[in-house]
This record gives sequence, C-alpha cells and structure tokens, in this order.
Amino acid sequence: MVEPGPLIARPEPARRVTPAGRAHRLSRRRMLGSAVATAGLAALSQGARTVRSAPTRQTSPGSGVVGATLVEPPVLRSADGHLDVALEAQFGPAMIGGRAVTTYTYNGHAPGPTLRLQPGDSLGVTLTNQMDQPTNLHTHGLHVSPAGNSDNVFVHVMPGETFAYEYAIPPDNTSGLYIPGLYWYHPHLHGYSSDQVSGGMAGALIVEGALDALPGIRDVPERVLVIQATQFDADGVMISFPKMDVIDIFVNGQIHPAMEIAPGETQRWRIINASSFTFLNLALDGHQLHQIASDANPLREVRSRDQILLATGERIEVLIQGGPEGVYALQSLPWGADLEFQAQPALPIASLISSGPAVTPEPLPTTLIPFEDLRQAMIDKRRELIFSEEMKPFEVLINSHTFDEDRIDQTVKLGATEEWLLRNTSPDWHPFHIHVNDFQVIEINGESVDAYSWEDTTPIPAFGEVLIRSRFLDFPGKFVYHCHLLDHEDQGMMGVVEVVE
Ligand SMILES: [Cu+2]
Repeated sequence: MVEPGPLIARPEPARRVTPAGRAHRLSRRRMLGSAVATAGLAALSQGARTVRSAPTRQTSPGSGVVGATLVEPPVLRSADGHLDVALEAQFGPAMIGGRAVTTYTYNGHAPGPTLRLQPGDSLGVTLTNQMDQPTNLHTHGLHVSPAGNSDNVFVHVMPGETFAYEYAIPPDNTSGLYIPGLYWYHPHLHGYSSDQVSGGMAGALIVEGALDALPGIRDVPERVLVIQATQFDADGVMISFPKMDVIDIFVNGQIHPAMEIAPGETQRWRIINASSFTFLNLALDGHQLHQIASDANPLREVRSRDQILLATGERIEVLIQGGPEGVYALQSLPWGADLEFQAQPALPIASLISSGPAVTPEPLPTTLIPFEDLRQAMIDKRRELIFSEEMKPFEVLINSHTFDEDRIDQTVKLGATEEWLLRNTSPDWHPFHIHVNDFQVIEINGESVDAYSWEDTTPIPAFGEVLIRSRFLDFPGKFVYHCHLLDHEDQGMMGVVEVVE
C-alpha cells in the first residue's frame, strides 16, 4: 500500500475508452447481474423473511446517519496448534445493513468469521458449495504452499461438492520472513470472484505475533473492519456492478456503524478493503491515522498520515487516538477526479463517537519491525508485465494475454530474487496482487520509493508503472498474479507463475 507519486511525463495516449466500449462492459455487467437476479428471485420465493431497518441514533455532520454500534464478526481461534473451520458457500438470505437481502455468504453471514491463529499452526477449512456455480478458496497474502489442498486457486469446487483445504502456516522467521499479520480469505474462481466477494464471501484471517507485543500496541483495544462496497436492488438482491455514486459501503455487514472511543484512548484498527472494485481513500475527521502495518507486514516505523489510499485487496492497521468529545466521520474521500470511469465521490463508511472521561494518551510506538531491504539485493532476473485494455470487445490483458490456467506465463527458479516492472497502458488503475510471496515496491512512475514494508497488493496508477522486487522462497508450484479489481480478474487480467526447483 503506497501513495502514488506524480505521473511520468509522457505523451497523452489515445483515449480508447469510448461510450461504446463502456456500453460493452456494462452489457456484460448486466448479463451477470440478471443471472444473479433470477437466482435471487428464486431464493426469495422460498420463504418470507423479516425486514428490519437499521436503527439510527443521531446525525453526523460528516457522514449523515450514524448507525448501530459496530459488531465484530465471530472469532474462531486455534487451539493446540490447529483450527478447523466449516464454510458453506451460499447464495441466499442474509442480513446486511439491517436489511434482509439475497446475496453470497459463508454460512449465511457477511462477512465470514474472523480466524485467529499462531505462526506454525495448521488451518483446516472444509468448504461446501451450496450454490449453483463453482467456487474455491484463497488465503490472500499467506506465505503457504500453492499446491495440492493448500492455497491452490486451480481447484474448482463444483455445486454440491465439498473440498477439504489444509494450510500449514509457517513458523515465524521462516526464510527470514515475518509471518504474523492481517490476511483475509475469499473465493478465487476465475469468472466468479467479483460477485461472490462483493456479495459478502470474505473474512479476516489474523496470525498473531511480535508486533502485537510491542509497547504502545499490546493492551490496546482492537477492532476488525471488513469493508465492502455493495449494492442491493429494491428486492434486496445483490447487484453485480452497481453505480459508484449510489454504492453503499458496509463495515462487517453494517451500514454506517458507530464506534466508540474515549478522548485520548488508543485503539488499533485492522482494516480490510474486501471490495471488488472500490478504492478506499480513507480519512477520519479530526484524527490522524497512525499506520503500523501494510497488508500483513508491519511497518519499520509508525507512519502518521491524514489519509491512506487502500486499493481493493489491501489491508492496513492503524492506531487511532480519540479526539475531544464529538462525532467524527470515517469516510473515503473523493478520489480519481481525473479518471474516466474509476472516479469516486466521497463515500461515508462509519462514525467514531468520542465520549466519556478523557484519558492521557499513551505514547505512540516509533520503531516497529524491520524487513529485508531488497534494494540492496542481487537480481537474478528482470521481467516486464504490461497491463492493458482493449475496446470492442472490452478486454483486460497482461502482456497481450487473457488468463489461461493451462498456460505458464512466468517460470521462476526457486530461491530467485527478481525485479518486475508493472506497466499500465490503460486509463484505469489496476491493483496488482501476487499470491504466496510478498514484494517490495522500489519505484512508482520512475521515482524511487523508500518503502516502509513489503506488500502483497499495490495499485498501478493509470498510465503509470510500478517497479517491484520479490524473492520466490520455500514453495515450488503454480500460482497466480492478477489485477485485484475482481471484475478485471474475472475477465482475464491474470497470469500464471510456476516456481521450479
Ligand atoms: Cu484491473
């Protein structure tokens, strides 16, 4: 998660995004949407449900309505080195935003349970597909094997099938890597990811560790915020591709929830952008965001900022210190005014209510946890990946290809340190994500970056480029890299990398 630098000066490319091109994209969206709507009506006809509107308490000047108190997803915690979880993938009734809706969930709840584990634990997930379309499971950011029944996105769990995943979470400091952090799980089946994830199939996966024990972080109350941009139609059925200006932002399945804090109190917020195509330009009125982690990586030192851009798939952890008594809006500020289709208005997310007796703020930590700086590393191989868009018909491509799970796009030697230039020739930002191995951002638009941590997802600006370095450690096998705008991934902006011994 990095902030974009200025764009490289380059000739203005021809703007190939035409109204006709957009219409094509929309027509595909409508096609998918109508399939969902049909299935949704069938589900609705199966039984009446109570409709309940979200309780409201007061009005916040920044975000409008202040909703009910934020509720965290249920927590499932490992014991004796193991955690077993049963997830039933469903398209059916759920309560989201205090409203009975028809959507994609695990076990009827959006988001799914929060899984808490220790380094070295094993995680077993029994995934049962109760939908009429295929699915599977990805543990986003986890440094685990991509093979067999581990983080293998080539597995297809067909309707009616059950698949038993087993993930061996490495001990901390495996290959010098810091393993603990904030991960998340979600479906990753090509062609189906966007709807299933934005419908609500997503959950937090937390591996506990050394960052949690640092002074100024330990003993600090913690919140998990799984943020998803979704929209439902008048019948409560999830809309596949909602309009950005009427989209709703849900936090843990609630709309505009309220969080409480005492003036001066410190809280730790673990935030996941589990949206399919909505960026979060996060800002909390009257407060700084004291960032301590990016994706599942601790920063080398605390980074205090007024706003943080969180692309789809990215996570941050921040410390918040409660301001004077009052109601403060957590929102996504307007973003991308110069962009044609990705431009976003201000989007209200939640409210922070500061009240009660003031406490003296604890000192913020400064130095956190160091990482290996790959700027000094010897590079074994350099590659270039070009992210492009074509119109008529609309296509999203990497190196002129759409995804083919039977084609190996990059063959990497186990243990290699590589440098990849990610070039975006399109007018859309594309959040780049690679499975299994994190990377360090070295340059954005030709300007060097003094990174605070490694990451597993980072946005490539429109007509921009990002230079990354990564080490392909521990795990031979096939996995993928892709755009984390999930409708782009579904349309083929994804490639296969195979790590060979
Ligand atoms: Cu994309």
